[in-house]
Amino acid sequence: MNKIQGFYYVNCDDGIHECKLRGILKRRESKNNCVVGDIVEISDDNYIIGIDERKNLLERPIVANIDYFVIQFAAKDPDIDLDRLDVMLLRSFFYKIKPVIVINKIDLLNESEFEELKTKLDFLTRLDIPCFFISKKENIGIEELKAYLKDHISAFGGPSGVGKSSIINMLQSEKVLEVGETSKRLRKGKHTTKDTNLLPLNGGGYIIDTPGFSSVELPDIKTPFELMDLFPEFAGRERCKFNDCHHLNEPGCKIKEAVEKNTLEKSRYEFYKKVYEKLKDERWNKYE
Ligand SMILES: Nc1nc2c(ncn2[C@@H]2O[C@H](COP(=O)(O)OP(=O)(O)OP(=O)(O)O)[C@@H](O)[C@H]2O)c(=O)[nH]1
Ligand SMILES: [Mg+2]
Ligand SMILES: [Zn+2]
Repeated sequence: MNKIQGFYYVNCDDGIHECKLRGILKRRESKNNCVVGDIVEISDDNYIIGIDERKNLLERPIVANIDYFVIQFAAKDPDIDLDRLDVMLLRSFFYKIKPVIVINKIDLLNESEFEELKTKLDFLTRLDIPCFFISKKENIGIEELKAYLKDHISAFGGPSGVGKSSIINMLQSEKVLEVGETSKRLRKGKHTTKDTNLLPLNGGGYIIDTPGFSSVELPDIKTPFELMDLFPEFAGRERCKFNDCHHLNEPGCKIKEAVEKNTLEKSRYEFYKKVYEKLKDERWNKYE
């Protein structure tokens, strides 16, 4: 199901139906009542009369029932922001959706800059997170990405101007998405995407283009233990001395030991501590 300016476009066996939402569904719970990716039931006169239970619901971009969250950045213009990438990974794990990383515009890097970037992103391999280095401009890496996404439903998300619409245009042939010229000064796309758009992927599956965003929030993590669970690299290690170790300054902490021994990425641990402190100050203290 696709949603454009108050109309809902439902992919049915006999083609796409332009539908409206039945009143009773509209009133149910604010704006999450029917979202892109929903599996819906429609009446003969093209009203959406039912929404199936969702496998998952990602917020910002708001889409349902997806297999992959494609987190896209540009190697340059705008520069990649690793903190933001970490927050998006956290969101992906929080919503239990498999993350896929896409780094576009590698044509803008020289060889040593490219090597440096690959080293910085090495931790993804250890987390079993696929990472595609792409240049839409020079047609590098697109086919590999396409093969990976085939037969799945994937939502693309990332900052404005990283080339989400540009890449999606190469993966589908249904309609041409507007692509923005990034202005050097503002680093903001002029023809920036405003709607969330579900499109068939050439060869099978669906891809969803979404508007770029300028900030990402931490998901609603309620406790330190819930936070730790969102760091897959913390799992399967020797137990810390204390059962309720928060991996901060406790003695006998195996996570800190792992960082010292270089078997756990320091940048990821630093990110963990930063998020911990932030959530503690802004949210957890309030529940006490
Ligand atoms: N050098 C280079 N430029 C690219 C590449 N891919 C896209 N661009 C340019 O990046 C700019 C932004 O592309 P868009 O596809 O509109 O970016 P977007 O992520 O969809 O942006 P929003 O819709 O605002 O979120 C355009 O000027 C593209 O031509 C690439 O591989 N290399
Ligand atoms: Mg776009
Ligand atoms: Zn510990």
